[in-house]
Amino acid sequence: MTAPAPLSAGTLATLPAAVARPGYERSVCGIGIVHFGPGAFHRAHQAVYTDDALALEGGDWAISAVSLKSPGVRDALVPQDGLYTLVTLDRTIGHRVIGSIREVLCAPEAQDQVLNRLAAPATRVVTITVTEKGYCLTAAGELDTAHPDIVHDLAHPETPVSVIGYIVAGLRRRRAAGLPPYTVISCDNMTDNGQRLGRATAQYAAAVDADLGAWVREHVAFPSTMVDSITPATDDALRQRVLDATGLADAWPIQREAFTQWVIEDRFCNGRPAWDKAGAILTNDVGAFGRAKLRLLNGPHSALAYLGSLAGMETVAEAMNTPQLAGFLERLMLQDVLPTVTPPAGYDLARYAGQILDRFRNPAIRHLLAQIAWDGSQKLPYRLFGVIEDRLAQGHDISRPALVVAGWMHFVRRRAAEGAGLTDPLASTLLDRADQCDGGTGDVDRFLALEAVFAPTLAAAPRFRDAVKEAYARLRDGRREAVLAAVAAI
Ligand code: CS2
Repeated sequence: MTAPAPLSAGTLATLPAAVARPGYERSVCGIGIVHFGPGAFHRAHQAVYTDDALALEGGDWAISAVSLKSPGVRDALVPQDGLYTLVTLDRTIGHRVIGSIREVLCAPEAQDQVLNRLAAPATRVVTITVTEKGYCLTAAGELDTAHPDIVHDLAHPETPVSVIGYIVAGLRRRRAAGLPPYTVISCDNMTDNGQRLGRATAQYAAAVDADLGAWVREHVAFPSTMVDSITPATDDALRQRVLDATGLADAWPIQREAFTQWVIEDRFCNGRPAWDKAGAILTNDVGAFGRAKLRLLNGPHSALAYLGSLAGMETVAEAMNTPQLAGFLERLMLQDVLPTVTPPAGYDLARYAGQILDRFRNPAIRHLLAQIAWDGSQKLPYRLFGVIEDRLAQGHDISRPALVVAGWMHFVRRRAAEGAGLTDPLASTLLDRADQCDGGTGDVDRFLALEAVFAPTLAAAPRFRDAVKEAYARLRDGRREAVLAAVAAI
């Protein structure tokens, strides 16, 4: 049997008619966007909005995709001329080849190219998906000047390794050349992501050069965003599905649900693609959308990840098919989280919560709980701790959200006990703590002492400490029966 031809510009024309492809002439679209972190989420989301915007309005808005660490994306996509297949999984399955990425670079091996791209007059927007940990912020949301990458970059600002180091090195060159800055857009799941990034970037820039810091504060726009589309990691089943549907071998296709949403604060300093025409919502009220999504979708997602994994389940849909867990999740969303959320204008939050529950039940998607469980130390503060603080301030019971925090602690402890490791930037600290655990509620004190995770005021709140201890005890050995009984009881 001959090997299937690979997806590339040269084989696009052989795609079956049912597979959508770029609706514009790629070769004439110049690069106007540099994107840091071209993982699955970027390719499922912003790159697709940009693909649509290019088809609708054209313009020099193609993407240069930059990985900060590993060469994997470059190695997969360069031979494919930046093309990849997007599969949307719902009642019907969609296949579409995305063309908006025209350059793929691996920063450690192409530093000059990345910096030149940032400094190019045609570059007008920088977008970022590097996950929470990639921003090098403290638990309080400030630039972490003790972070090894930031320490490195402050000592060597012309040869950075962090995303903030790159952004500022690019801005410094532009300012020196008399060019306008680019807009910098965080597309990660953090509350007020633009404000946080703007503050940290200005702080870093000021530490490099005080005048540069002032210029960044005055001239660079950092719109906040809310991004949403459930994007399970790529697996071999997806590669096979794509081969069957397209007849072409794609080294790194992407899968996601059909639902997608992008809300962007309408604040740009150097133009933008027609993302609004492609379905993005441009508004001045992103904070409300962001908080609603983080608290109602991401928080409950993490709840399923820890409690579901402890109960021996593998996927979100499987956890949602377990009545005790699904019931707990619904109560958590409607009774604990929803009252803390101010609805964005025109939003019916109960309906929104119902749609999220439906999306979690989507049987066409195999979304691994293990994927969502990654980086808990970075995700939980944004997703859940705000809910807990608000509920405490309002004098309400917090036993359900506390059960999620206790579930995370049991999860870490179980991974340590099984020698299974942890995907988390604080993995070694967490596993160390877990090794000192004995199953008693003293374990909770050990975790709550982690200042990089629990802000001191929260960690010190007696009602919070007590609720997490009670929940930790309620989960007993953290095994299936105990977890299902615990979630059913509250
Ligand atoms: C998930 C998110 O992996 C996770 O932590 O909660 O990636 C979630 O699927 C997206 O934010 C949905 O937009």
